[in-house]
Amino acid sequence: MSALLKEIKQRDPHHTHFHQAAESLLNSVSGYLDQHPELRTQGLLARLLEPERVIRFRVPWVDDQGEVRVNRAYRVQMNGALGPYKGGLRFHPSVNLDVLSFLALEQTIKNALTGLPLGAGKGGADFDPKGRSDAEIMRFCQALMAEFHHHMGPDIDVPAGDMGVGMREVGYLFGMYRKLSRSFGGAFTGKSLDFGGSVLRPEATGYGLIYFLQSMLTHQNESLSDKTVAVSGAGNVARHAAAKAIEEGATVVTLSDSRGTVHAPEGLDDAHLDAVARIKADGGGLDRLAEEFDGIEHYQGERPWRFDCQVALPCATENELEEDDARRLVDNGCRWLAEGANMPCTAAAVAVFKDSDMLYAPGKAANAGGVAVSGLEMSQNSRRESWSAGEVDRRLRDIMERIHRRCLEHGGDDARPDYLTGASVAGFQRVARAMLGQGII
Ligand code: NDP
Ligand code: 2IT
Repeated sequence: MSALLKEIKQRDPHHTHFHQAAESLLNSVSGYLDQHPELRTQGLLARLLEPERVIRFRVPWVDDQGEVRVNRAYRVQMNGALGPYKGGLRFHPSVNLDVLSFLALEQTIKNALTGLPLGAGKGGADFDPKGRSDAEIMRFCQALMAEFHHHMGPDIDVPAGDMGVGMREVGYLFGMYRKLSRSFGGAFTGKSLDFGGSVLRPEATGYGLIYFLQSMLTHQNESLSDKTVAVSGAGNVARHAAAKAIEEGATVVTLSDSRGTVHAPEGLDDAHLDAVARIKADGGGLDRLAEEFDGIEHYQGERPWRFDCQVALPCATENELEEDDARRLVDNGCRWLAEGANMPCTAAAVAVFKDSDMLYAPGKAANAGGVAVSGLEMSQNSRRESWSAGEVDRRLRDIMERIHRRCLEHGGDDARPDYLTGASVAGFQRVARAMLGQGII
């Protein structure tokens, strides 16, 4: 283990998610560092792995019964070398500094890979939106913004959505930001089209994932149209990835949520996806999908990885695919895996893929379409323009294809590229150069 990793583990022994992301990054770039020893100077790696700033604050709010509730919120402003801090806000009971730090580190490499002028950050609160009324969600967002508006702005820090934060929440957050800052800047992305949002931002992560997957398949003279695809999750990323895969002719056989998995051997269609959106917005579980439609089975407490597929797209949450799941996928003939979620595969699962014929694409490359379209939303806002769906989609496709090419540059362009090394080196290289050029700060 490198001395730096040892130091990081000793300093924050409970930050196991951050250790996992840091170890993966350091291992992936070690060969490149051997060829570029100048990147080991000026404390570059130690600075890269330490947030520029962390803000932690309380969020007191009043629930519908008149009770005062107190949540804990954070913003990890990780790296500003390439632009304003940029990354989502997550509302989930599991949110803590460890989870947000790993997400902010992944965001640093991902945002660099997009080629856009984006620094990196991540934030959120241990607030559980499940079962909360619309009025409670609004009051919580406003209470969070009462503190956080001091720390953000179009040239400082530009948040967006993540788990538990979609267009509705971004609207409430942005509204309060606008009121308190008295300015209508592009200080959030993922806004409604009614007040400065970009068309296709909700779809961008899922669509971008499929565009990246198509680049992987094309590289091997394969096509998505005859593939069976297992998707996990039932949220923003999962549903749009499934929709685009179906549009491209693939058979999508699973979705999942925190309670279980639905399996549709003949494939899901748009009507199923519309029903999933409705059920999840209602606070329901996927068991309701199986009740509403024939040909769909619900498996309580199960993950999608036991079902036959050639392509796996984990789009739910971190570490949702473990070593046993990885072995089962490989044994069942799965050959491509692209991460829609951030770090959904454990380190042991990734090691299984490495030893197999599977092509594995990490989230920092494969799910970069969301933040890329956020970057396009920032451009549209600062130019006071709004681009058509065709224009945004074309740019998204171009960005995902460019990210794929950059992965091949550094991960090998033979029949079996190492996408993890390719993505890590390409992103690291860009942010490292910017940091070195700006001196020791
Ligand atoms: P959503 O909140 O829209 O959906 C999350 C989904 O994951 C829900 O279906 C949820 O189920 C499920 N889930 C949560 N925890 C678990 C668990 N322990 N086991 C199984 N399923 C679980 O979030 P997003 O779709 O926006 O985000 C999904 C992932 O994609 C996250 O890792 C996020 O960081 C990443 N991502 C998101 C981007 C975006 O633009 N939104 C961009 C890039 C990455 P339930 O409904 O039961 O809670
Ligand atoms: O993980 C991610 O890339 C996101 N949640 C999107 C961040 C953004 O700023 O659009």
